Amino acid sequence: MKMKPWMLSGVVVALVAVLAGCAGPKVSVSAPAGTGEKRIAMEASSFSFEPNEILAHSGDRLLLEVENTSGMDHNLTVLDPAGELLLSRHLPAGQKVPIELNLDQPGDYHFHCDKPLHPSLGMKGTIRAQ
Ligand SMILES: [Cu+2]
Repeated sequence: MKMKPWMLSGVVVALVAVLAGCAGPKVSVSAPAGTGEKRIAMEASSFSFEPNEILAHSGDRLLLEVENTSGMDHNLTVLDPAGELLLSRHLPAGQKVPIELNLDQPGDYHFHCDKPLHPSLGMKGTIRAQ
């Protein structure tokens, strides 16, 4: 029996599902104390964000300087603590994108890349505002 393209894509999905079990290690940074804009350098690659845990404070204004060091387009989508969409920005391959983010409420702001399967491959993280 010859392999049809749709069969191959089924194999790829199965492989990805296996790989999804191996999420990368946690890389954590803390936003500096005090007021004013807080710059945090972040790297987006295939398939992780580094850091993937940011410890911050309620009321912080963050400037995430996200550099996509991969040869593939990615995205940064951030949800507020209620799970509502806060922002979504395109991260073109090889470029650095400054992203302003106001942490108006305390809680966990989960973020991920919105490309299919990228979050399960490791492109996700959390900004914790205390
Ligand atoms: Cu991605």
